[in-house]
Amino acid sequence: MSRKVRARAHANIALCKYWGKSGPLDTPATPSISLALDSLTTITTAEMIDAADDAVVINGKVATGIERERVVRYLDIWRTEKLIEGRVRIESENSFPMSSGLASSSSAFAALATALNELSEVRITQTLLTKLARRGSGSAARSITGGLSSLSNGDDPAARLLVPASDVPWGMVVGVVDSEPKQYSSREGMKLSEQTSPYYRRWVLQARHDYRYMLHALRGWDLAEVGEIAEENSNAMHACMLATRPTLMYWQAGTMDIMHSVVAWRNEGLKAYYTVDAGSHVAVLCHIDDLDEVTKRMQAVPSVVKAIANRPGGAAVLVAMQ
Ligand code: 2P0
Repeated sequence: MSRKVRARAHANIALCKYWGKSGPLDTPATPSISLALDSLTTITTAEMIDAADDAVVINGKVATGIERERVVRYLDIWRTEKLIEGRVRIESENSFPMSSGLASSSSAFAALATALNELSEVRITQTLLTKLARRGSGSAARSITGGLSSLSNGDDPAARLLVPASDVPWGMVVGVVDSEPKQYSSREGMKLSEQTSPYYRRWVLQARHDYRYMLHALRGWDLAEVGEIAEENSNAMHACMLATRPTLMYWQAGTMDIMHSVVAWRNEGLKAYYTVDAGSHVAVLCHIDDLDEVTKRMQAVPSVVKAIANRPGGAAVLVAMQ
């Protein structure tokens, strides 16, 4: 009987965003830094099967169309690299909404890569695994290492753990707002921005600048400085997205409600800072001691469907089969 393996990974939200990629290795145009979140997880089971095709089940449903294609293409990379041989059955469960800017691809491809590495006879190092996860989804590289992690730009970069989850005194509350599935995937959106946004080049320069300042601010554990850079970096990325033709307007009214609320909370003395990915939900960075207060306030924002409190999440790991 074939061996079944299971892996778990946490989604991550970037404090310095990655938006722009090029080449066959999906080389990031901007360096990024993220925090893995303990409540947002994907658990993926994988096994080799004796069949003509791969089998892909996501959240209890047999995947079809683009969703299936993306996983099969990723398995093809592992087969081309001679890390696995033959067909695979993949079953993946997410603890949170997919395809709406909640970084679901980060945990999905990190969990998948971790499971495939366990199935493989070769067993690559964690550094190489982050590079292979990046080929599935750029942000997935940072979910392999978890905690506070970075991914630089440049040729074929690996993700690097900056601070393990247990040493990070901050968390994030995610405010989920009503939204439709995204019209463009992140990789399509990045291409469009690069080709048409008048601010793309400026964004790339700004992002590299923000990254250096963020590393400096992290060394001093200065939440206000880190939070301000994160907000400004998110706003700059969205300025580039908004100016893309056709526009990539990921924000909904609820997104704006949360961003304005966070600024108001800060004016009242609560250290909280927003960041928005390629979607409508908002992640709010704060000290772990303030997670309950921020969650309570988030739930009270009228357009918020759900507030999800997160402590820092760890690296992607194998979990025992029951
Ligand atoms: C990030 N995002 O740094 C940024 C912020 C979205 C906005 O990384 O299409 O995960 O899955 O390859 O590489 C999303 O980009 O996108 C992303 P796909 P990827 O988290």
